Amino acid sequence: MSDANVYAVKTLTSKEYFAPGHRACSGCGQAVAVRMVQKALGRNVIMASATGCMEVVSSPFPQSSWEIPWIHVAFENAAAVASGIEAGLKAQRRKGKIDGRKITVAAMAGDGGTADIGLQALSGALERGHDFLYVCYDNEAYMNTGVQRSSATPFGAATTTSPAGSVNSGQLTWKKNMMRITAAHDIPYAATASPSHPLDLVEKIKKGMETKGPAYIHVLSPCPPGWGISAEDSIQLARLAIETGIFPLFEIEKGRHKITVEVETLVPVEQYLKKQGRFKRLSSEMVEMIQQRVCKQWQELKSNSQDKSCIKPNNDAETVLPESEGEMEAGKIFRIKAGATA
Ligand SMILES: Cc1ncc(C[n+]2csc(CCOP(=O)(O)OP(=O)(O)O)c2C)c(N)n1
Ligand code: SF4
Repeated sequence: MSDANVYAVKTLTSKEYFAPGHRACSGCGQAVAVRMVQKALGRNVIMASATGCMEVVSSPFPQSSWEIPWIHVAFENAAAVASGIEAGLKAQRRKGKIDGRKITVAAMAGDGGTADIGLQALSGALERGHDFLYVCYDNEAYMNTGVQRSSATPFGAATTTSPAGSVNSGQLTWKKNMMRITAAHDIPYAATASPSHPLDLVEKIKKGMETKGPAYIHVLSPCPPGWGISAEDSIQLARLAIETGIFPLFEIEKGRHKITVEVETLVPVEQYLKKQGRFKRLSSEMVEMIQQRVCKQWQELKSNSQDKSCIKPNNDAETVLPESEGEMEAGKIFRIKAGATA
């Protein structure tokens, strides 16, 4: 999978829909992710984009990096505006004012615009079942306004509003789990993604576009100034987030969990944390607390990702038997291939 990911970008169109010349910091993981997402979305999309870094760096009047219909909206209402666009397109189609061609409606916002102030708009749009794709670019703080904490800032990270000092070592709450929150709306598709795994990211965007109804994609977006890392390390940090299990890559499709980038043995979280200035005041006890939580959540994810079909298997179906007793004892799942009556 990782080798394929190295070449994935070559399988994408050479056309840029997020044009160069924007003002993002060098090494901005969010800008890399946005560029890939836009290539996957293509031209036939209308995007509502909340205030945040990507809006600030891409739209200084009279210039724009956006080669698509793109609307800047307030911090709090990207999902509400996307809902309106989707409903409007539906009405125009019904009245015969536009043809039946598929136009993807999308919304994008940072973790602040998603997990904090835009959460009610997002929840409403998911609950109403709008046919749209929402992308959250999670750089784990309010970056464009000067690195203030958000509810998606990880435990122990120093920001200007969760400073590390003699009393505390940074943020004292755990990162809000947006995947659980969005999945609890029973939407057809939700997934995590990362610019370090472009093939996986592009596949998920395409799946989200094809989904009828709401799709939510949560993209890890390393931020060199906010995380206290060098520009050239940002994609490597995104990769380490996946390899440590801090940010697993998975999807929830019609309620079924699937880990899309398997990690056989997790790398210790310390290796990820110690490379970042925002975690430099962490005590060894806090690192241990983070490690334990990551292990617990990884095990939960593994267990959720197992095939737990509640339907009685078809007797005519072919059973794939374990090859050894060891496999049986290891609790490996043996699938029943669907029979001819399916
Ligand atoms: C209602 C409201 N409150 C506060 C602000 C100021 N503001 C603009 S962008 C922003 C932070 C955005 O953070 P995030 O969504 O995480 O995006 P990032 O800049 O990190 O990409 C804030 C606080 C605002 N524009 N509107
Ligand atoms: S502050 Fe961070 S997220 Fe914003 S443009 Fe710079 S690197 Fe990207």
